[in-house]
Amino acid sequence: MKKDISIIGVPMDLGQSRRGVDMGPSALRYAGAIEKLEELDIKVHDLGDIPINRPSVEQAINAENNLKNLDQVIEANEKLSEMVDKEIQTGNFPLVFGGDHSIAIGSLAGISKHYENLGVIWYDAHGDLNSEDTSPSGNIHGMPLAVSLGIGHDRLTNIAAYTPKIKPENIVIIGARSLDPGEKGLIKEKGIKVFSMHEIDRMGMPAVMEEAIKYLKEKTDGVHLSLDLDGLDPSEAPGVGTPVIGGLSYRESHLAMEMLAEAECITSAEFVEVNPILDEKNKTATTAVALMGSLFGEKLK
Ligand code: 4U7
Ligand code: MN
Ligand code: MN
Ligand code: MN
Repeated sequence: MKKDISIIGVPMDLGQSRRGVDMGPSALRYAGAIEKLEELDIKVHDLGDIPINRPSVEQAINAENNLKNLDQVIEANEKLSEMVDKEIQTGNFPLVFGGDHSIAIGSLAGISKHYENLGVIWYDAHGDLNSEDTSPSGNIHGMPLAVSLGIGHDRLTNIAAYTPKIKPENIVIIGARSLDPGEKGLIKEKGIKVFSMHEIDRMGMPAVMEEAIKYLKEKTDGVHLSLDLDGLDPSEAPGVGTPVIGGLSYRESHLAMEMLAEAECITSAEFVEVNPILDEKNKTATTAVALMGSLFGEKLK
């Protein structure tokens, strides 16, 4: 029997600089996420949205480090971590709706304590492997994968009071095409597996996913899918804050989700960075919902 899904919305836009991504959870619900999952005979518990506190004017003016809105990002991620943790204890599948990608810090903090060797698929144009020392922007949405590896500001790495959350050898990045110098260095140093657009062009998505699934299945006891909609090409997912040309197509992404469904390896997921203000008629959220359908077995029914 399939697990119940618990949806947690995180209307967070403080991990980056473009307003509107806080409306991501609404856009995903409006695009029919819950109906789509229910069509697949899955019981869905929509737990609503986590409240996000905005910085005061004074806090915003006085902020001078390379970690924008640090207090608020920490506060939200602590809450998210607790909620996700509780849903897993209940036996439900946590499905998190962003919000910007800084919320992966809280998702992974809540999830990973339930696994010895959590695997992570990071479907993204970016590596999200910066720290305050390497980030060109100071935006925390460019840091969650590094933070989860235990790299970065103590207060971020210690969310949920343990660190690290994941091991470098249990990560697969798919769709990368915009990596900062510090991120490239970390990938080399830690031996993180990356299927960049170059590899995807050469091998094709079927071979990439086969290899990614085999790689993770051998050594992990659960796999979290962190899907940043900017992994897709901006022509198909225009509603994102940091678009990068030359991305994955809808067809490739759809196939990737179907292969994950067939492999039955995903144990938690999040869909992030949907910004309806920058979108064309909610196209990006609609695409995300279609991908959720594939991930949760639409083709297999
Ligand atoms: B996302 C960037 F410099 N690397 O750190 C940074 F290019 O969650 C972008 O993947 C980060 O959307 C993008 O600011 C974060 C930049
Ligand atoms: Mn990205
Ligand atoms: Mn990202
Ligand atoms: Mn982005």
